[in-house]
Amino acid sequence: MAKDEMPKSDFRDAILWHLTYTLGKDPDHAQVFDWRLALSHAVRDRIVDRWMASTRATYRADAKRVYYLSMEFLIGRLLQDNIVNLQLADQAQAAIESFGLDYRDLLLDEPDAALGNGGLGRLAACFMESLATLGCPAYGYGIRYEHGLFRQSFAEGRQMEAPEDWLAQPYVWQFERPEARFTLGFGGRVVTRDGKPVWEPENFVQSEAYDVPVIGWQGAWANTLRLWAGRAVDPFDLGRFNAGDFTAAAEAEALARTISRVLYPEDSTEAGKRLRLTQEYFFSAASIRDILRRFEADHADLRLLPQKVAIQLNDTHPAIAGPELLRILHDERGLPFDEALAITRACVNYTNHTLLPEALESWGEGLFGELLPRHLQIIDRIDAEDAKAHPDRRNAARGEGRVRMGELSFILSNRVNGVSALHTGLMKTTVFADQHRIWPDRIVNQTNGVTPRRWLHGCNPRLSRLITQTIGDGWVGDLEQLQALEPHAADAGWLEQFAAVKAANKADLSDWARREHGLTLNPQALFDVQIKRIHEYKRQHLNILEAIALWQEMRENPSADWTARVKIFGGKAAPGYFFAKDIIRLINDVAGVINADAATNEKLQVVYLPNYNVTLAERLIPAADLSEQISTAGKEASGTGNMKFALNGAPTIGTLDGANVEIRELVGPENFFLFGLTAEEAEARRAVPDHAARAVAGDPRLKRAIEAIRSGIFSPGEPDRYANIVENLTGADYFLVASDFADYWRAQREVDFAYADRDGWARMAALNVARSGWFSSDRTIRGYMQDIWNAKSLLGQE
Ligand code: AZC
Repeated sequence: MAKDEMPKSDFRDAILWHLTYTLGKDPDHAQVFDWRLALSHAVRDRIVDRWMASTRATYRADAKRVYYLSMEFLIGRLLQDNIVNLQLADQAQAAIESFGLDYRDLLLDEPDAALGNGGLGRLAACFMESLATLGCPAYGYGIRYEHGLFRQSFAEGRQMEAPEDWLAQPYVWQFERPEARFTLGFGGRVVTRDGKPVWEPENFVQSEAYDVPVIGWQGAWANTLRLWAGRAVDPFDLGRFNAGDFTAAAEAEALARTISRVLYPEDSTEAGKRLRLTQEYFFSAASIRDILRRFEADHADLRLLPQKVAIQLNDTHPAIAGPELLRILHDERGLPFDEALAITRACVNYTNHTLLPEALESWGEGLFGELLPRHLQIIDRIDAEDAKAHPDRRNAARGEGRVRMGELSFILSNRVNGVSALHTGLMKTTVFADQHRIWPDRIVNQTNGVTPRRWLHGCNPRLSRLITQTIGDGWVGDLEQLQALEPHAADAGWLEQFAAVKAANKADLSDWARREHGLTLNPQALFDVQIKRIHEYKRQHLNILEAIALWQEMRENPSADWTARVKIFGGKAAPGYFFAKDIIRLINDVAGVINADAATNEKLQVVYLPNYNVTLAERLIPAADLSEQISTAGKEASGTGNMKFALNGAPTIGTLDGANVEIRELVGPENFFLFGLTAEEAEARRAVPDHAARAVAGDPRLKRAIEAIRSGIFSPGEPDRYANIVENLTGADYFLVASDFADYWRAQREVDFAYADRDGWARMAALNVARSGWFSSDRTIRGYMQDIWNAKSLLGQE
């Protein structure tokens, strides 16, 4: 094969061609890494034609485009996803095996792109995939962090954080776009010229674009994820260099790059203020310029903007995009303020992902005004206009010395949405009650969803095969077809096959855990899994307390007929969130003691797998028997892990929180293990004096479990190690762990009982699969297209 004979049709030849001419490697000496890159290039080639066709179709139709602005896109690995969506899996596997290589090894060689913290970032990634699947012309805009979410390891049970470096290797999925650069200003002052305000920024950086194509199911459509990197306007000061100051010569570049250096590792608390606000403005402003550039290339009349542009703010992190658009329309394009405001409002929409007060962003007006002086004036003017129109309005964007990003997002949006029915309801009665009274049509619900391509078809090939054999393959693009499985859940022969899939997935996980971590998991046991960020409201400590209490009862009564369990944990804590880090250490300490107890360890194991990420989720979810969704009611906006577990045949033990409520309604209350206070009851309980102390006093099991922690049996020689946790559990206990413990215990024993009936359990698990089709992110995106964006699919027009 010669260089000018680039093979198009034969996949095997295409891989060899790229290995030779793109990577310059002799096949005789190529490593797994080289083959993986060659395969990725061959796959990428097949994306590019469709990508361009989609872009051309969008221009031809002059279609409305959706712009999804998000600080986080937790995309994970892309090679397998792309192969699956292009339906190349068989070809790719055959080609790779023909070279004598292991196909799975190759897929697993790709680093995880961890450009997100958790649910919000993963949702953005699922949405990008569904937008492409549905043929909705869309761009994702985010930041190309050089270091994604930190790598987690444990040292004596404690979380250690190391920088992640997904870009240490060439990243095949990105295309650098040096032509799409914008110069962005920060700081400075606002002067008046010809009676008009003019912002004179003091510092400048450039945004540089990297495009990642996102291909939909069956390759029918592809959109772009555009990630911005910070660059200096003058990257290199030759004068300083020649004067011998080599470090200073590159200082501007180092500073500019800092902006896109690291993902903010928090997902709930305030920190890193100035850099964080800089990041927010940086990517929002670059995106707005890009959106306007694309619009103005074909349209002269800015009043048409809302017909052609829908902007979605993924939480408040990009909220400054609103005032930035308004500023450009008014200050730079010269539209009257009220018209610029109306246009902005008609384009922008906002998704709220949390009601936790500490996670609702606000900025001190000092810092804000220093960095963005003109935007502060614009925000005041919007507040003033709203105050005129609605004199009884209470919650302005600026108040109490702060710029409140939730309020700002709300008042600049056409639609504001919550992410589950319960959460949307609570938005109306709590944080946005005042706004909702004034703009009653603005808040709408769009319950989250997950992409079935990655979260069932891709990650669970055995179950995918069984489903396709049973009902055909239409379900991958139309998940509600899973309903057709329902009659099979009554067929003993089919259920046996279904149970065999789960057993095989569990065996795979056990093999991997042995190889990777030296763990021996009992594959006969119930795999009870809680994987998510570590947070008090998610209550991993409730789960570990139950493990302690269970262990104590097993020791007391070793000959009873206990259902064997492996409790599996995974998740990272924000580096500055010390209580969460204590919970991690406690779980590891408890695991050490319980797993070493020969009297019980056939029946109970506790395992904390380090460095939870998308890839680990793809491994764990297909092997799970039980899904732990145990947040304090009213605190988890939706959850999306809960949907993935149900879809893969793991029934939920959970509270009436977030989308658990909808999961329970759809799978049926008899196939869901409910416990705990409702959101309303939780509010009321907090008002009861000493609610935690009373709960502990009234529940000998809970008391004994807490006592065990206090006594130091899990922290020999250091009984105070968990003093904070113990004090919290018996004192303030805002998240009502003690109050919910007894009912959680009861529900867990129901699980034990149900699991002992293996046929009954298989049926329950199968019904979870059959009835979870509604949780496809395709359904969610259709909802956004219709109720929020007024955007149309262009499928068939490419
Ligand atoms: C999460 C919510 O906590 C989770 O309930 C929801 O499913 C997810 O968003 C997607 O909507 N929120 C975050 O990850 N982070 C923040 C800042 O809210």
